[in-house]
Amino acid sequence: MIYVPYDVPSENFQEGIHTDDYLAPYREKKLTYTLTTGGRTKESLNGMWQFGIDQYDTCLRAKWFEETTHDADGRPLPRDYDFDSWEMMSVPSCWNLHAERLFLYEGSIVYTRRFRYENHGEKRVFLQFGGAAYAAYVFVNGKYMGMHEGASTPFSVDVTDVLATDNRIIVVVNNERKRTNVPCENTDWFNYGGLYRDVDLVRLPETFIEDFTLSLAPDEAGIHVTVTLNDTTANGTATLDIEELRLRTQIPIDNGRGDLTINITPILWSPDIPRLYDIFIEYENDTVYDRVGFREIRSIGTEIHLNGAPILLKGICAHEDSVENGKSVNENEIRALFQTAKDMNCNYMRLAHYPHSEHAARIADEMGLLLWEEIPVYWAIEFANDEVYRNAENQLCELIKRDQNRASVIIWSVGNENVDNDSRLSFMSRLVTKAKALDPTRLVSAACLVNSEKLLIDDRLAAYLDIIGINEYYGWYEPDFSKLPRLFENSQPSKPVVICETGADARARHRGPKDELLTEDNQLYVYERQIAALRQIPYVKGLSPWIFFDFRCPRRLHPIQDYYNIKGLLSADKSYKKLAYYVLRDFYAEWR
Ligand code: GCB
Repeated sequence: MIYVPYDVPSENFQEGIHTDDYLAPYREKKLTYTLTTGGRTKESLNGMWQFGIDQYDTCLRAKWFEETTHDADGRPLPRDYDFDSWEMMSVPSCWNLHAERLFLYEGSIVYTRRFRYENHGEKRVFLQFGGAAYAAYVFVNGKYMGMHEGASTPFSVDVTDVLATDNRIIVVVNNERKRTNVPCENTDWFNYGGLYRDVDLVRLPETFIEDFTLSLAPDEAGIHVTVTLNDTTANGTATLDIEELRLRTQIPIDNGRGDLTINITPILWSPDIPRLYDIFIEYENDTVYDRVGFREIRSIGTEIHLNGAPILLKGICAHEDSVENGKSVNENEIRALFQTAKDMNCNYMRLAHYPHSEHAARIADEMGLLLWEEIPVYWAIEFANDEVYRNAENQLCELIKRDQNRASVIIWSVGNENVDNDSRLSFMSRLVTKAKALDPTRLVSAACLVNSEKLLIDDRLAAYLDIIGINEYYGWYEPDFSKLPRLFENSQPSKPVVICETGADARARHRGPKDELLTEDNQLYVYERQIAALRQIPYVKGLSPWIFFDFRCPRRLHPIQDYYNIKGLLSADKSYKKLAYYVLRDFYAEWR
């Protein structure tokens, strides 16, 4: 990797130290999510990894990953690191919660571990990363494998040609906030960093199933299956097995791709009956397994239809955050949260503002919750920047590829609260087109702003969306509540509207008169008025107030907030329910 910086180096120039552009050559090689893991057999590389806090990015600048110990003539070279004697940290986890000195750290951390590998006859080997916040530079046995951008989507690394018996992986993870990131520097949530999701090794034959989709075919024609192999010249047949449907059928593969509609009627998946089927797809020596449900979601006029019948989305927004684990939430935490949502009579959740753990949609599939999933095109993205667009689109593709077989996921959201200007319209409408092209079986939405001057729902992006999501804070950021009924009356949308955010701050157990801000009583009052207003409006087909539980937030410096966004219905540890929780629960029990 030779990189010549902009000015001609002089004889004492040292690449990496005397250039600020040391990242440019690394950025030329991007990693993305190429292998749909589904329910494949994986070997975990989770556990204790060594780490070093590399504030000045010296690993990348000085190429520590080469582990050069001697010069060309055999003389020992000084080193500023010693991987094997570094401190340990658990993977997955957010580094911020590992040690106090890391709580607010924003920069690079070098992770490394050794592992032994023995070939069991496989021809291809991949590393799969569930997520690294925000950017990750991956090295295996001294070789640079590429970098991944985006904190919340998975990525794959083909390590077939670099593995040995004893191996070292190095991952430099950087969570600096940058103008050109997606999201950019300013968000309303905590900037966790680290290797905070699973790291796995996957063994494969030479030709393998890279991707597969199963969905209900349009017009009740049965189910539709697609299979994509890594080899675009492969011809043959794949086999689909769904024992519970007594189905074993062949899928012709032509130039690496197969595509079949099968006339069969599965029991449909719904929040009430979350029926899933074990499926196996086999091609030569490769088999993938998954557990999938079949359902249909459509928008018709101002209605949303699930399996042919109109449905109201009774929901709540949630961040991926926990007091103990930050963004690295575990399956038990997700399950407990989803159960609390169901106890609140929810059939739906908005997973804001970035892709949550892969486990979330799997658990929602099992438990019967509909999901809105989102990419972090949040607030003021650099919409006119092409590279930023490619990054956002890549995050969208990775999310869709990861969760395309999850029946629970019904909506892809392409962003949140972005100002309606020309570059944003072009950026986000391209994302909508992309989502629809990749996945015609789901609805596309975005959380739009309302026109607060004209009191209208009139975002130009709405023309591209299947559902118009709106965030409105009447009774809170806009204290004049009387504007909300007027806004609803003034608007004549031809599509379903979902209120994807509304809410108010309330410190748990803090009581007072209903017009005293930050009390539970005031939050309750906002919810009561919001509910009364939306009951009158037939085109509002869904609600997901902001937010399920209080979450860490560096923008909230009032002592009552104490660096938390306290719009939760639950306290941050999720153990305490504020008054508004019960009002929403009772509303959902009878909203028809
Ligand atoms: C919003 C944002 C959300 C914030 C929320 C708030 O409109 O979409 O990310 O956290 O308001 O609490 O201000």
